[in-house]
Amino acid sequence: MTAKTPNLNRMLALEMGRVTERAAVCSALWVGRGDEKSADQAAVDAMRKELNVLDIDGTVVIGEGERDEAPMLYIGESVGTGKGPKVDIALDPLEGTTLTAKAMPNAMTVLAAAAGGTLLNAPDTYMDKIAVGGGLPAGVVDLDASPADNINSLAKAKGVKPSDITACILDRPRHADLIRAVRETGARVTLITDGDIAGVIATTDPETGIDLYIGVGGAPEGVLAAAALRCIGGQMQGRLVTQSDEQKARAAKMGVKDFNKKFELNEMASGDVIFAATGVTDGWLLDGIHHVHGGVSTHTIVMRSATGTVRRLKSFHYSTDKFK
Ligand code: VTB
Repeated sequence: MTAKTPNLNRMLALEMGRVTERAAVCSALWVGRGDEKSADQAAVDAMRKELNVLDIDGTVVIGEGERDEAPMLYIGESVGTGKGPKVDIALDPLEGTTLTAKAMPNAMTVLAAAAGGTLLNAPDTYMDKIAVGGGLPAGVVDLDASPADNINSLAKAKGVKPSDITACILDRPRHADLIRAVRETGARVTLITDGDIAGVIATTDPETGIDLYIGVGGAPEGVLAAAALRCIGGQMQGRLVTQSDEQKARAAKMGVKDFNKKFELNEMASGDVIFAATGVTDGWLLDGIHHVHGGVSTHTIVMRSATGTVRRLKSFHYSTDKFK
């Protein structure tokens, strides 16, 4: 934790978990129905409603888009009653709208709260990312090193062969060379269709078998993943990928001065931060929503950087009418 900013109230961590729970229960009604838009809207509505009853003076810094394109939870929108601490809110109400629509694994609702002014205000562009879990020497991988150097260095640090390393990469044509280069080292590649926040966090959990996350995904998702790693441990670097003058202008508007800057984890999430996520479909990190005994169960992870506490909450909701 950096000492410059005040610690966020610990109760806020549990409140954040309640917000992601509600969003997950509401969006889960759309699992497998082929309707990404409705699934996302359900999560957005629920998240906004729950955030607005919290005693915080919140500002959305990573949200559904800019004001003119997102009617709700847009960047700059105030959330909360305005009575509590000033917090930056980063959210992805439904990370994996397609995963939800197709009932595929790893869809989750995601929220981070950080001391005001401490999260990178990332534009809605791409970000080149690399991440590994905790307990490894600092700098074991680097965004500017070749895939082969990164795999070899990581294998050495873990005391295994490169062929024992598994990298998680988004399955996109833009990653064809990267995937080839990783496989040439002997390492395995786990391809995901969406959901790279889960991909980054997976590196922190040996049970997932994922050692490394690498490749280009959404910049907002990058900041949310960084917020999680600040709490749970691990290393991550990110560099914005701007593809047009229009994107550069957006980034500049958000305060980005150097478009080639390699952001370290502590620069993407520099202050006290809370991260919460609830599973919508079963995944590496979380179980999804399950129907049990006339109600639903939720599985939520809540973490705080100030204390390094990681809580997993299995909750049962027997009266889901109130979520409607
Ligand atoms: C990733 C992934 C998201 O977008 O960030 C990806 O985590 C990046 O964009 O779930 P492309 O789809 O253009 O590659 C998602 O897949 C969807 O927001």
